[in-house]
Amino acid sequence: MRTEISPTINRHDWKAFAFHIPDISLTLELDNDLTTVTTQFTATMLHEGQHVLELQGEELTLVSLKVNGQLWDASRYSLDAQMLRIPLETTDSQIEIISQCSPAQNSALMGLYVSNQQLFTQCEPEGFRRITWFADRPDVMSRYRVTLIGDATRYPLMLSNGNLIATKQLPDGRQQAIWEDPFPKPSYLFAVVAGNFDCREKRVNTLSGREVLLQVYSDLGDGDKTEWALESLERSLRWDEQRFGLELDLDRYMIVAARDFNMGAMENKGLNVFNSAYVLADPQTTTDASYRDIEAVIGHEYFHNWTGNRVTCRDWFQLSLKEGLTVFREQEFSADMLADGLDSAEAASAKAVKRIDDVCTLRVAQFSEDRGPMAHPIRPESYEEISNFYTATIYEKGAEVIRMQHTLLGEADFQAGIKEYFRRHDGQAVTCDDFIDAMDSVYSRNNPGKNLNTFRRWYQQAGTPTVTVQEQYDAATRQYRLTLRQHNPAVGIERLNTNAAPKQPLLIPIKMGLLNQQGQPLRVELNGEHQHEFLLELDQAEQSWTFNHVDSQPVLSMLRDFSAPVQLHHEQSLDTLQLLARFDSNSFGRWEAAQQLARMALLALSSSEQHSVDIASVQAVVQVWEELLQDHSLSPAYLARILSLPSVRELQTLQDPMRPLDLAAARHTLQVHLGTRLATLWQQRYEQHQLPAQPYSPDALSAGHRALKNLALHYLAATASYSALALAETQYDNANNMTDSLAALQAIVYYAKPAVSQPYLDRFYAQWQHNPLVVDRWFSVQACSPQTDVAALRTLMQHPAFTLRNPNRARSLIFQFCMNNSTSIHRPEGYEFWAEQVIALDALNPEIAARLARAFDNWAHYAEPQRHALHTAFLRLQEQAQSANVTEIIGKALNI
Ligand code: B3K
Ligand code: ZN
Repeated sequence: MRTEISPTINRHDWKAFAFHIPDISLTLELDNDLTTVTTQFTATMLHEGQHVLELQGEELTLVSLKVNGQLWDASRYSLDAQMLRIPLETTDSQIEIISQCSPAQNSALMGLYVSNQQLFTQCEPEGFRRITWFADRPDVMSRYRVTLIGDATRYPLMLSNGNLIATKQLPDGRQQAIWEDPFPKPSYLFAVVAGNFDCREKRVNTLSGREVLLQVYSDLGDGDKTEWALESLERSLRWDEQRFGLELDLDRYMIVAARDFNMGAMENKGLNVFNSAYVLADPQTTTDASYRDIEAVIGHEYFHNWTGNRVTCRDWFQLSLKEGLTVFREQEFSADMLADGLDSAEAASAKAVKRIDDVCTLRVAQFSEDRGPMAHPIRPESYEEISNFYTATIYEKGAEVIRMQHTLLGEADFQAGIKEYFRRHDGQAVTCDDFIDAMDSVYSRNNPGKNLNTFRRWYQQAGTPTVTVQEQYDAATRQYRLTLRQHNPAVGIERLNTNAAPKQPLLIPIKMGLLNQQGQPLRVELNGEHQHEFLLELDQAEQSWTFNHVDSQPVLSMLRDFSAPVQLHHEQSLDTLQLLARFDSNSFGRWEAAQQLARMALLALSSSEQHSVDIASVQAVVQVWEELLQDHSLSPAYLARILSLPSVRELQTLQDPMRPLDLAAARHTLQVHLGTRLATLWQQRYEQHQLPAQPYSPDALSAGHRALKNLALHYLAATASYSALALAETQYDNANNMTDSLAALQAIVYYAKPAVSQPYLDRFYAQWQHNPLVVDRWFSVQACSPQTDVAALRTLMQHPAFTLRNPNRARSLIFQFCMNNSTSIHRPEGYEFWAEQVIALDALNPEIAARLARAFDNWAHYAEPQRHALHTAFLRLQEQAQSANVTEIIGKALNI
C-alpha cells in the first residue's frame, strides 16, 4: 500500500506565480544513460519583497545551484523529492541549475526517455520537472533557447521547438545544435528529440504566402510509410486556414514518430511527438480506420497550435479549454474531409457517419465515466494526479459542450466568437470562463435578451442529464404539445459533498422535427415560425412547446444529430421506431431509431432465460435489417453503421445492475439469428461490395464498401457455417489490404475451431513479425476473441514479442482483453488477472496502469457475482498500489 498521501489540489486554490520568467536557456548534454541539463533564467519578482522561488523537480540529481553567479550550498535552499525552494531578495535573480537525469531508466515515458535507442520527451502535464527544476505550471510562459550537445553518430539529428539557429561539430566528437522558439510557452510544450531518423518533407505556402517547411520524421526504414501523414498535415494546415482563418505561425513544423508513447500524440510547439501508430501508414499494413485516425490525430495536434499553444490553459483545471475545443475542431475537420467533393445529400450522409462514430465513442467511454466514481465536470473542481484527468469527459464531453455552442450560435457567430477569443487572449494562459465570455459577447449581441449564463453550468456540473419526453396530441385543435423534463442528479464525487447546492437545470439545445404516419416530414408552426425542423432551448427543469397546424398524430424525431450529450427517456413503440428507422430524414435520427430497436431487443434477450428470439423486438429488428439490406439509396458506410449491433460496453451503460455475460450472449444470439435469417441478403451484399481489382485506396467510398462487405462477412461467419468460414478463408488468402485481411482473420479466429484458426494466425505472424504495429493487431484479434480465455491470454503474454514496457503492446493485448473481451474477462480469474496486470504496470508506467485500473472503476454497478469479485480485486489493488496515479483511482472507486 502506498503510505505517502497525495494532496488534493483544488481549483479555487490557484494563485498566480510570484515571478515572471521571460526567457530560459537550456543546455542538454544528451546521453541515454545520464543526461546533464544546465538551466539558466532570470526570475523577476512580480511584487517587491522576499519571495521563495518554488521549482518542481522529480527523479533528478542536483549537481549545482548558482544564484546571481554565486554557488549556493545546501544550507541556503531547501530541497525535497518534489520541490527546490530558493529564497530570493532581489527583484531580478539569475538562476543557474545543473542537474542530471537518466533517460534509459525512465519507463514511465514522462520527461526525457529512450525509445528504440532514440531520445524523446513528453512534458504534458508535469513531465518537464523530470528534466530540470522549473516552475512547471502552464501559466508560466517563457521564450526557450535550447542547446543540444550529443554524440554525432548516436544523435545525428537533434531537434527542439522553433527554429534551428546554428549547428557545429565539437572537438570531442560531439555536435551541438541551437534551437530558439520565438513564442513564449509553458514548460509542458517543450520538446527534444535526438537520434537517427528518416525524414519526409515538403515546403508549402501559407494563406498569406509565407513559405513553411513541413517535416515528418520516422525510424530508419519507415520513411516510406509517412506519405499519408505528410498529406494529412498539409490538409490540416489548409483546413484551419479555410474554416477558422488560422494560419501557421512557424517557419518549420515537425512531427516525429515514437514507438513508445503513452498517448496518441503531443502538440509541443513546432515539434509534435507522435505515437508511431498515428503516423505510419501503408496500404499493406494499415486499416481504413487507421488511415482516418492518423488524419484525425495529425489534425488534432496541428489545431492545438492555436487552441492550446497560442492561447493556453491558466491551470490544469482548464484542460478542456484546449482539449474540448480541439477535439471539436478535429471532429469537424474529419467530417469535412469525408464530405469533400460530394454533393450536399451525400455530404450530409458522410457527415452523419462521422457523427455516429463520435456519439458511439461518447456513449461507451464518457457516459460510463459519468456513472462511475471518477465522474467530473468538464472543468473539474479537484484532483490528486492530473494525469488521471485526461478523460473522456474532458475530451469528448468537452467537445460536445463546444458543439452545443456551435449549434446555438451557428457557424458564422461561432467563428466570430472564436475570433473574439483570439483577439482578447492571444499569447495568454486563460480559463474556460474567458472562452465562454468571448462566445457570449457575440451571442448576447446578436440575440437580444439572451445570454449563455445558464449554458455555463455545463462547465461546473458533472453527469449525463436525462431528458424525459412526454407527447400530447389533440386532433380537435390540431395541436401537438411536447413536454421535456431534465434531471441532473449528483454523480461521482458530487454525491460525497452533502453541503453542495442542488444541481441546476442546464441549457440543452434540442434539435427536433415531426413526421406524419407515412414518414414524411411535417411543416408545422411554433411561435410564428413555420418549419420542418426546430431547435428547442430547454433551460428549465420542465418546459412545454405547443406546435400548431399538426394535421394528424405526428411521430417525433428527437435530438437530431445528437444535439446535446444527454440520455433520452422516451417511450416509443416498436412501430414508431420502425417508422423512424425507415423514414427519418435526419440520418443520425434514422440510425438512432434502428439502434434503439436493437438495444431493446438485446436488453430483452439478455434478461430472458432461454435467450429466445421469439419476441416482438427481435422480429422488429429482423424486419428493419431486412429492409435496410435491400435499400440501395443508402451509402455503404452508413449501412455498415446502421446494421451493426451496439457493443456490450454501450449496452452495459443502459443496465443497472450490469450483466455483461448475459449481454454478450444476447448479442451473439442476435448476430447469429440475423446472420441466419438474412443469409441470402448478407451474401448478396458481400458480393456487391467487392471492389474491382485495383490498387488499394483509403478513400471514404472504398472504405465504406469494405466496411459493409466485412460486416456481412461477420454476420455470416457468426453462424459458423462451413460456407461462411470458407468465405473468410478465401478473403484472407486473396486480400490486398490490411482491412480485408484483418476482417477475415477476425472471423476465422472468433468463429472457427482452433485447429483451423491457428495456421492462419501463424501465417499472419510470420508475414508481419517485423512490423510492430501489425504485431499489435495480431495480439488484439486474439485478445478480443471469445475463444481466448485467461489461460490462453497468459500463454500469449509468454510470446517473445510481448512486453508490458511498450504501451501499444500492453494496450493491444492486456487492455483489449480487459475491456473488449466480455465473454472471458467477467469471471473471478479474469478480474484477478486484471488486478495483477495493474500492479505489474504500476511499477513501470503509472499513467498506463491507472488507465487499466479504470477498466472496472464502476464495479458497484455490476450484478453479483461480478460485483463481489471486483470489490475483492479492488481491495487487493489497494494493498499493492504504489503510484499516486493508481492510488487515486482505487481510492475513488472504493469510496463510493
Ligand atoms: N495534449 C496531449 C495530452 C498528453 C498528456 C499525456 N499525459 C495530447 C492531446 O490531447 O493532443
Ligand atoms: Zn489534445
